[in-house]
Amino acid sequence: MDFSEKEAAVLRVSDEVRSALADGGAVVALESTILAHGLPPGRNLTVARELEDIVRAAGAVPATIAVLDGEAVAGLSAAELERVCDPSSELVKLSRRDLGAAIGLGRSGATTVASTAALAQVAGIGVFATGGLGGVHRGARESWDVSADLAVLAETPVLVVCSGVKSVLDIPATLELLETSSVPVLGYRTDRFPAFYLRESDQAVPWRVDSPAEVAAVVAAHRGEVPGSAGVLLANPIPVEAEMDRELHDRLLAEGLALLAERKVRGKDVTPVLLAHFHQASAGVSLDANAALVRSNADLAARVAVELSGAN
Ligand code: PSU
Ligand code: MN
Repeated sequence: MDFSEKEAAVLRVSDEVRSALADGGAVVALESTILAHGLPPGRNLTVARELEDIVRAAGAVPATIAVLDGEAVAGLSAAELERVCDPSSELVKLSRRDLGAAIGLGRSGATTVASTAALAQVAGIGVFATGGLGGVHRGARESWDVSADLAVLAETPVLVVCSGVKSVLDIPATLELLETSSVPVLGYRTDRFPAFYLRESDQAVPWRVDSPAEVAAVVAAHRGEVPGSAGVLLANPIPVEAEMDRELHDRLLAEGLALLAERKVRGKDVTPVLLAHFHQASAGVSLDANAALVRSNADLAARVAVELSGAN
């Protein structure tokens, strides 16, 4: 089986995405866990469509990725996007390790950063926009809860544009692990690593970039001239006007962590439960923040993809 046969067997790439890639055009991968598990029904579909529109407006083709009835798909149709956002579809959360099971058993699921990046690479898509990267959880010394997003980024040469990691995670430990994995971390117009709802954590970023052209230059050099096959992380702070009030944020975080302990939530349910608490307890403020940052990341990713494609 050669590469193209293998690709065809594992992954269906939509005609639009396939032809953009064949022409050397700009394509941006988008994940589906944020839709199925990160945002509430209704709002998720609005955001899903906004993200695709934003990518198109910047001159790139969106490729939202999910697994449907045992088939991995890059470039969901409008109907497939609705299905992913419909809670009655009951999509499970698929990390990279779950892909074989979901495909082999004919199941459907939403893809995380780890599985979306892996599938994007198979499709030949080099740029991917999301909200927050998974990372090292607080208390990981006991729980060993470290997102597979980090391990996948260590060996998948895709650019991931995100707003850092949520402050519910152990941010310094996450950055240490990214360093260990040789994943370059770039701050977009910032010297501080962003903390999702907040523009800054107390951690520095190793490299600052100030334009899509600078990002593209780093990515091109990293892929072309640097040994290894790690991805690149571009950390783009939430837009100023959407940043959450720090006091409200700190209160929700403390409550959320207490809730997790009380309900003994573990593993892959941690992120969705915490996000739901933020969204409910802030009466939608965190939801607006979440939507705003992911829109901003989609726009930036598309601009970088256009630079990389040389189509500007
Ligand atoms: N961060 C968010 N919203 C999300 C996620 C992360 O603010 O929906 C999702 C992403 O899909 C990410 C995944 O890849 O959670 C990480 O989950 P885990 O920690 O179980 O690996
Ligand atoms: Mn985990």
